[in-house]
Amino acid sequence: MLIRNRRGWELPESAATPENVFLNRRALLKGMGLGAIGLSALGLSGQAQAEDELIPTADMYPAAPNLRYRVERDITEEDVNLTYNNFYEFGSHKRIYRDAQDLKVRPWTVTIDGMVKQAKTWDIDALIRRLGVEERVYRHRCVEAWSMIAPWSGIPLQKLVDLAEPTGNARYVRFETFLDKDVASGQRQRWYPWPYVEAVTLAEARNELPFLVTGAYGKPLPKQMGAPLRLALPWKYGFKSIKSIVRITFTDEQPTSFWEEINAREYGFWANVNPKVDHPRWSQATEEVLGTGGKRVPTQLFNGYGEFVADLYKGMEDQRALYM
Ligand SMILES: Nc1nc2c(c(=O)[nH]1)N[C@H]1C(S)=C(S)[C@@H](COP(=O)(O)O)O[C@H]1N2
Ligand SMILES: [Mo]
Repeated sequence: MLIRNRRGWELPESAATPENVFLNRRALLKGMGLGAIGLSALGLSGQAQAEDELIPTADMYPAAPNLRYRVERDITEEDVNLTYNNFYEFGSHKRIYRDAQDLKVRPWTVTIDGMVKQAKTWDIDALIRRLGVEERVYRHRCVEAWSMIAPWSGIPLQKLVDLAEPTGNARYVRFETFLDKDVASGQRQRWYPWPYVEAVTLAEARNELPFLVTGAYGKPLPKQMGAPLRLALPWKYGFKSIKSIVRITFTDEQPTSFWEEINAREYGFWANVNPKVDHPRWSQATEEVLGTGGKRVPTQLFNGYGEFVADLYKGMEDQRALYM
């Protein structure tokens, strides 16, 4: 794998992207009434958030990069990433970034419970400080066949598993998003099975890749990206990367995830990326790379992370269910 050393978001934006993309983005922002003001001025970036809602761990960013996790393609421009999101709590479309600003992310607690030595509710900043953060650049592949590359800051999930000390019978780790329909208009739509739930096996959770994200682009995590704590599982379809987590539960029963509950035929438990296993309604062979003016690239098995995760699925490789 060819790896470039420079980090795209550190370059002037005109250098980091082809000129046409740069111009397209400007046109897009202008169309949205943002012009050249920039998202931070509007309070939409993690930086501005840190200023108006006190984030006691804001001093931990930018975190030291962990160079084991890099990507050979350019990082998706921050403004593109901040204005194209999936977060159904705030609407079933991509432009939820304004509405998501209503989410209060401090104070915030995360409960770790279930089959663990001792259940505990953590203040988010005490947890972040205790476990420490590093920066990793990861690919993200949405099941809808678009992708992006983000410089996340956060905590390897392994570290949280060690902290939790699961008991011998624990087999799965279940994650749950906040529930507050006064703030999240999407949660007033009662045909969805709120709260959003996701899960991985304990073996997957102990792999080195799962990352509990607390920051992006060298700053505390913006709300639309799932502040103050979201998961990144870069070899799985994006819906597994659950946002704004309030509870992490160790269990011996396989949890049913949000999308599985809605449509198990289209969205399964495993959801490992595989270009050869199509979604029932569209091909997964290629993906549109956000911020590149509609450019498509071939999708890779396990989203290119096979060297890290293929061992987890030894003997199951032929099962279609692994890729749905
Ligand atoms: N709680 C919650 N988490 C969520 C979602 C959601 O709607 N609600 N959408 C998922 C999907 S489908 C994707 S592709 C990613 C999008 O992350 P991004 O907006 O940071 O790109 O978040 C995932 N996590
Ligand atoms: Mo997604």
